[in-house]
Amino acid sequence: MSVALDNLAGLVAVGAEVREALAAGRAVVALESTIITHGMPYPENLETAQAVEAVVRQGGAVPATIAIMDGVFRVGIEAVDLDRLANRSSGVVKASRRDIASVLARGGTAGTTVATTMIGAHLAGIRIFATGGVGGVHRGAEQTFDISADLSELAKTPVAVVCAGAKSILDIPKTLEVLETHGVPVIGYQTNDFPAFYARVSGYPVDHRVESAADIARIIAIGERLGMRNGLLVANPIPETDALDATLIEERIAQAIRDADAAGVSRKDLTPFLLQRMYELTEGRSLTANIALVRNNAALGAAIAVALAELEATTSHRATA
Ligand code: PSU
Ligand code: MN
Repeated sequence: MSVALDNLAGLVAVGAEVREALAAGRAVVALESTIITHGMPYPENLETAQAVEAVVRQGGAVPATIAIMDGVFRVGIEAVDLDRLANRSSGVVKASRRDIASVLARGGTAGTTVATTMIGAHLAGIRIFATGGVGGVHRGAEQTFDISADLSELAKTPVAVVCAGAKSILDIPKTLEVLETHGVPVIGYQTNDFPAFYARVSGYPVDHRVESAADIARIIAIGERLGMRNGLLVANPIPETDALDATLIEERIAQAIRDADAAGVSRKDLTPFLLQRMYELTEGRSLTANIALVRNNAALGAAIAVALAELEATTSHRATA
């Protein structure tokens, strides 16, 4: 059960459309905003954010893009907010879990990472969230300890995150190991192989394969009935026609990581740096692929949310814990 928002007046604001949909038991899909502020260049970031909301609507669900705007944690933002985030008007930061209270306290504005978006979604009572890629264990983590807070969030916040796997700027086997340690189910949608973001396969298997959105809805509902409390990672491969050549990608990623090392980029700046560098090194092809897979994930997210709403309309087993 989500926290009563009445206790959070002035701190958390759920948009009217989202609130009404949730109250009526209709399908809602959360969307993140670090992808807008730090994941894509302008204007593609704005176009993608708008397109993704439209895809969710076409799928029969209400989109809830989440961000921190002027000291308010907003679940379901307005078009003007989307513009501000996309233009990165002064002082727009990237907020992961540890940043939330500080950014709210100073009245700041931030794109929310997967971890933070999960927290916002859960506060509002949203259980499905679609994004591009999740953060994970960075290559070289045995030296740097750079492991995204997204992974520990998946361990403790009951939101299902639809992604296209993890891109190989990360160490995919270590990322899967950490997810296993934390008890996070990794569900392959129509795939046995954990997808690698720009590529459909990584060479590493998923824990469980499912064929339909309804199957995923059932897994979520059962996890809730058992009071499991953890999140869930749904891995949805990039559409065949949009996938990039794995060898080309591997070379470019190696180059981007060398460039980050040479430039001394680390910590929270690393993922945005690598994404920008991949864009340059692939002459924009990484961005085209990124946009395609986010849309694909939004469509699946909507289908899962709709299936979950239908399931709950016919049964009455929603967790009350
Ligand atoms: N991967 C992408 N695009 C992104 C991100 C990851 O392909 O925009 C963002 C997400 O918001 C993710 C965050 O939650 O980067 C992870 O950052 P870090 O590794 O610093 O935790
Ligand atoms: Mn990190």
